[in-house]
Amino acid sequence: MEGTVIKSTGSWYKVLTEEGQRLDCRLRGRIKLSGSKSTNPVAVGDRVWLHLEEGVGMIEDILERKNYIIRKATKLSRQTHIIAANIDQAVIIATLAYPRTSTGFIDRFLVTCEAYSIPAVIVFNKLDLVSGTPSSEKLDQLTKVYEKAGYHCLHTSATEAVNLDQFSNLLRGKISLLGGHSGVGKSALINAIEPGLDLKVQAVSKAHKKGRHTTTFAEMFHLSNTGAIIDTPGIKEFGLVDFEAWELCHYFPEMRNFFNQCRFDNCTHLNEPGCRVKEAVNEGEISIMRYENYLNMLLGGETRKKS
Ligand SMILES: Nc1nc2c(ncn2[C@@H]2O[C@H](COP(=O)(O)OP(=O)(O)O)[C@@H](O)[C@H]2O)c(=O)[nH]1
Ligand SMILES: [Mg+2]
Ligand SMILES: [Zn+2]
Repeated sequence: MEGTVIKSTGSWYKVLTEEGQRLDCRLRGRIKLSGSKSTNPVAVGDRVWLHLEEGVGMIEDILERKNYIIRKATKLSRQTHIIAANIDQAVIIATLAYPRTSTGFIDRFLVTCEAYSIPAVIVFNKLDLVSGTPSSEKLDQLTKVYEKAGYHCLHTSATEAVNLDQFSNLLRGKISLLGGHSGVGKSALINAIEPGLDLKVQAVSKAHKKGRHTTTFAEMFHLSNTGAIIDTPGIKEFGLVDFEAWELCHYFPEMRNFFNQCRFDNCTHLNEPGCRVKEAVNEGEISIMRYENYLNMLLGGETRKKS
């Protein structure tokens, strides 16, 4: 049988078969992924081959992944943990209300998506708490910056039912990875478009605690609009993989028009002479905010020489 892994708890996997059955499964023997430093061989979203053995599904094989997204198993570890596989798009839920999402967080998320060639969309939630406040202008500014960089942005309120049709349309027919800090309203948004799921919505203070102290597992939920979402409760950051400093600019779409015109091929756009990217920042063609977040990532130890 063929199926999709919809939940993984380490040693057990929940698999939705092509026939629509939900089976508890185990891994047959040891399935090794060649060259993998990953702590988990099978992740949510994986397509697998399985057969039944006394009522238990045995996963025989993993079909080739279209893509996947990982984080470091622990902060210092070289091992990685695959968060999800075969993702059509990543949707970052952010908010300028509480708990306010920093652009640094948004940009790290977007860079990770670019590095894995996963299209990303930004949803700014809790619009009801932002409208009519000074944050409203900030929201418009950010939206302009991200749309100019090529990212679709949506403004929603889960509690006041603002733009929920657009949110639902965004997810239609696709497998979407949902990201964002605890408390921004991921569960509330999904419940608002799919009340049958009844995901747990938590007081923001509680959601914060949960994010800090417990490890939960990614899980895939199917929507009646033929989409599916992968919720990632408790996963705070989608870690960057190792890449070389000169590569980072490839993951900022608005820099792609410029970095080929720098004087040096390996320009990191920090303070090299003849840097076309810096020129574009000075001319206002690239947002200063995005450039500063680029520098933070460049200098913050996020990139490491591969050699
Ligand atoms: N005012 C307002 N509160 C919201 C909105 N969306 C979610 N919340 C509240 O934010 C808190 C966290 O929501 P939850 O869905 O659990 O966040 P998650 O951790 O991202 O899944 C709950 O108290 C929700 O009621 C919104 O659009 N407006
Ligand atoms: Mg949640
Ligand atoms: Zn440059």
